[in-house]
Amino acid sequence: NVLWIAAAIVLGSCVNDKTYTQPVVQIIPKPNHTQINEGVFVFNENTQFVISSSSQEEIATLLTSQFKHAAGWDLNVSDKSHGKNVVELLIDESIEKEGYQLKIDSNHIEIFASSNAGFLYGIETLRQLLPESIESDNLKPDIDWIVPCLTIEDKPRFQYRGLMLDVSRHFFEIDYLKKTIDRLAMLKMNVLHLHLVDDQGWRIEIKKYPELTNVGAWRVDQEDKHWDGRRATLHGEKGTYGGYYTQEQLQGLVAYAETKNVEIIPEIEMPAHVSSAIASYPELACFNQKIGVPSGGVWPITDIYCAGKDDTFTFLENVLTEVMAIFPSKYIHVGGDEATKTNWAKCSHCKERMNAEGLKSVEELQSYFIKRMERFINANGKRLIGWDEILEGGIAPEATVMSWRGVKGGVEAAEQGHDVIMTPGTHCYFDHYQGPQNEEPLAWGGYTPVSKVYTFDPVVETMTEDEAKHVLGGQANLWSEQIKTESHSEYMIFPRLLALSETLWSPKSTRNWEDFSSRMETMFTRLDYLGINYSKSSYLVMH
Ligand code: TNX
Repeated sequence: NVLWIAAAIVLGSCVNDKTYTQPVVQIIPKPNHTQINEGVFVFNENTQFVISSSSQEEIATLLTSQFKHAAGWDLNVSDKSHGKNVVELLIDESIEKEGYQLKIDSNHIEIFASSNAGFLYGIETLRQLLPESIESDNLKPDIDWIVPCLTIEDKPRFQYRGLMLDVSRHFFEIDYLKKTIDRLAMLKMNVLHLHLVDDQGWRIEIKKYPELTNVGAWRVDQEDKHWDGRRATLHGEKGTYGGYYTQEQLQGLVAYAETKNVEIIPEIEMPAHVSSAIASYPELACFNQKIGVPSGGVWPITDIYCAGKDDTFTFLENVLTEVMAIFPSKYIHVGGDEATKTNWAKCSHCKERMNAEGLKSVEELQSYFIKRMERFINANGKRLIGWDEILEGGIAPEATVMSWRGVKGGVEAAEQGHDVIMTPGTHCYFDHYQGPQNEEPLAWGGYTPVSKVYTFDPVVETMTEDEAKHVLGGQANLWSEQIKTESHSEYMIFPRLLALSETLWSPKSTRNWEDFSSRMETMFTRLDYLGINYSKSSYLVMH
């Protein structure tokens, strides 16, 4: 017996003395500075997470819950350290917001940050240092849960790192939005822009105007008998396709996003892309047109809000009051794109408005519209974002421009001292094809493979230093005319979002396609575990 016990002790120490090969560091987005040292830290069932404030508990749990699934361990999270074999979250006020430092030696892991965002990103980096099977929902018994000894210092290049989902053209469930938030956080991205209103559907409950979701959230299909080839003729009745979010659901989503350092920016389109609102309340249009909610990508649509009637503005102010109560973001996006103004030129209310305000063109009338909404938004302590059309006829004084028709609008806005978010169609439109058209699902058009996304730079070379400071960052836009399912949505987002995240986070000097594409390949294994349907066409541009 004594012999047997002695043998067991020897065996045990052999396990502890096991030599491990150092894992390769493959993180996306690439950290600013990585210094790799000799040795590894070995996680085991006694590894402890040590937090310095209770608000860090949720962040630590992101990783301990993965260990629960993949290793079957219940790792302890506590505010008292047992010394060795710990992952410690430590406040360091000198580190900038969203930045972090990660120090790994064979006994400890330390994450330093000044905010929960920094701790979250430190944990996300640690997650990517672990074997890919840490993402597994099932037990992986034969894995060495090790990470290399190293020091990482990291912070974002841009403060705004976004993704826009168009939930109007097709509706996506709240759970999918939550999953998307997790994926944004994994890539250290921090904005989810929700395109909640478009011609094809109004997707947010507004208590004062119930018809917006009784009628405006539902549309007839193009095959339907209520479809005349241009317009849905069904008016004031519920169509067959649609959906919307209740205010309660959206509040829950906002709270969820906050734990992942993701800001949700709501977009309430105006004055165009609003057939869904006019179908619900025809008096919002110049001629009280009775229309139905259209389906598909019918274009152009001339039914837009009347800029002459004061009631239009009262309606929009009431809508925004409810929207602002749900979303704590300092931004409200008011759209402003692609307004066909033929009705404005014919409408007596609009003509009266133009005379009264001394406006010489319908472009100036749109500028009046947006400026008036900006005054309301600013008076409520928020800031306005609009697509680059808001430059036409004179930009609203405090507006932030989202540049989509290339970077031109963004450059112009920065010259005028306005903040800019770059989302040029050439690099950031994820509704474009990403591989050979005959092998890819039907897309809106365009060709934007992952390799092209990787060349995106929100700062344009011709900009002065001051102008460049106005570039807050960039964003991918996923318009969903052709995207009916979650799995198709994932397919369009991945792997392109991996490339975008690096262009927005990592210093430009570290950019290297060969290096990135090899890290991306490793990341595919992680995406497989996460059940993400990413496009394999990227292999074609990689090799
Ligand atoms: C233009 S980009 C639009 C969207 C369409 C998209 C299709 C922008 C501000 N407006 O309404 O969905 O093209 O790529």
